[in-house]
This record gives sequence, structure tokens and C-alpha cells, in this order.
Amino acid sequence: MSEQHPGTGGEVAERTRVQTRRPTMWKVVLLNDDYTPMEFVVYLLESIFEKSPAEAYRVMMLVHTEGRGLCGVYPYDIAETRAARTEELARSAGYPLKAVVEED
Ligand code: TYC
Repeated sequence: MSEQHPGTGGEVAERTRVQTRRPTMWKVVLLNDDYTPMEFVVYLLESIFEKSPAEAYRVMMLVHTEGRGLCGVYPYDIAETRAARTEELARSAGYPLKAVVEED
């Protein structure tokens, strides 16, 4: 019976799924360059990433001296939007500033 109709003998179908980790939180990382003015970076950190003036200055100097620095950790859509707005404002002011989104 179940020879002729496989799958009717009470078997439980099983499939092992190899799951890739999709992080729920993402980092926005600011990259250094030689052209974007320090005050402009501080302004972006205050206005887009809601940093206090002191924290914005600290992050800007970290990026300036280390090459990169963390702006914040957010759900994917917010991280992408803030990184994109950062680059849009920089481009429209004529600066090459880069902000990248990375897995947390
Ligand atoms: N290195 C820039 C300068 O000397 C300042 C700067 C800081 C640029 C942080 C980008 O993400 C940055 N004017």
C-alpha cells in the first residue's frame, strides 16, 4: 500500500534548513576623507544622528584620526536612510563624505 503511494504511511516530512543569520541591527559607519570640513561632519552628526555637540565632535575626531567611526546602530531601514541622507547632504554641499551600513 504505502509502497505504491509513498508518503501515506505516516511519515513526517523533515527538511533541515541551513539558516543564514540576518542581523536585526545595523551599524552606520562614517569614513574619513581629506576634503569634508570638520564643522560639516559635526553638523551632520548632530542633525542626522541626534548627537550632542560634544559627542558629535568626539565621533568626528575619532573618524578623522582612526579613519572610520560608529555613528549609531539601528534597524536596517533607519540605518540605510541615515547613511543615504548623510551622503546626500554632503554631495549637495560638494563634499565626498562616505557613510556605510554594516552588520552589527
Ligand atoms: N579629515 C577631514 C578634515 O581634515 C575631517 C573629516 C572628519 C572628514 C570625519 C570626514 O568622516 C569625516 N577636514
